[in-house]
Amino acid sequence: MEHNHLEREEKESFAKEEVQEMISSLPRARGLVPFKDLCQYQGFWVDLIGLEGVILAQQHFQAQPTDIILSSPPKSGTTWLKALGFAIVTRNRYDDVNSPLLTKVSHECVPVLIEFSFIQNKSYRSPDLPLLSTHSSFSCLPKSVITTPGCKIVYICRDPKDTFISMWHYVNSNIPKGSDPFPLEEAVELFCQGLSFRGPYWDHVLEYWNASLELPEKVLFLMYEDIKRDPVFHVKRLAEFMGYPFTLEEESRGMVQKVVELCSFEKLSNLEVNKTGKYNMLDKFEIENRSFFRKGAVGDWKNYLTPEMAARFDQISEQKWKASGLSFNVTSS
Ligand code: PAP
Repeated sequence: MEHNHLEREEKESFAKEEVQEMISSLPRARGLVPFKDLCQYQGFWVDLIGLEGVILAQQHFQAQPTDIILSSPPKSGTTWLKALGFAIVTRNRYDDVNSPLLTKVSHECVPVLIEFSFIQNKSYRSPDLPLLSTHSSFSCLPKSVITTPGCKIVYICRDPKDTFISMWHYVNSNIPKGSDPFPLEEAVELFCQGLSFRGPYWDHVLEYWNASLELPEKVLFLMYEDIKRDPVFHVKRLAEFMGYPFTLEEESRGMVQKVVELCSFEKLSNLEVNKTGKYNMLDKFEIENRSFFRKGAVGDWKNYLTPEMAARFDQISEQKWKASGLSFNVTSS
């Protein structure tokens, strides 16, 4: 309590006006976002809703050695990773019939993005949970995340084509009343130019990929498609990395499988709370839980993108990632 109180007092003294002044001087552009413009900040396009928090977090967030930061570009598996992380670290506290994941969307089980907590002057930590979350690019993370020994980062991302399709649907279902939805062609153009939530997407992914190669004990790089293909293997890997490995006895009791099933798209998307509930993501910014669950499939882009559009995405992937060895092994054919 004392700690939370001090943390809040500290946050309240932040020079928010100075941050706003700095934001007003940044380049702006129309992007693939439902509200307002994007601002270019330290190489990435950040939505105006989140930018103040990104900067405040850089200035004031203090990592702890026990912190596990779940990071992702928007629409690439955040909701799933939060569910998996939560289910893994709380598996001895709850079983598969009383888990909070059954009554709350996973964004409520794991504190909202660090950057949003700063905007709201709310705590970015749960008292009894080591998990935090962010959409920040690696280079925009608060310094203490990198310098604090023990503090770990788990990153999830996805084939750019599927992230794009997920984002396009999300943006179009959240545009203000009276505004026109984004035509697909325009949305492709904006995304490929990097003008999307925390874009360029390719740079966001590449930074974490490189960090995971340089600092393998600190950064775990996960691909949505890999977890879909072999969830048991990747959930075990995730648990081990986070410092919560499954024991042989747990494995023989089918505990890994239980976590996989509890967090599956089929299970979570069919829960009443995720069909009808709402979640207060930011003050005055309520979001329907069902907007976090659409199809949960690999390769849905094939139902939307023309071969030319898909080839454009793949060319950018090739150009940006080839030298790094990063590939999703998902082709446009
Ligand atoms: P966010 O950035 O708003 O938090 P995020 O969770 O990263 O969204 O991405 C949403 C995508 O993850 C959706 O993909 P789709 O549009 O292609 O369907 C959503 O369906 C998918 N998703 C959500 N929960 C799960 C899950 N448990 N398993 C697999 N995919 C999931």
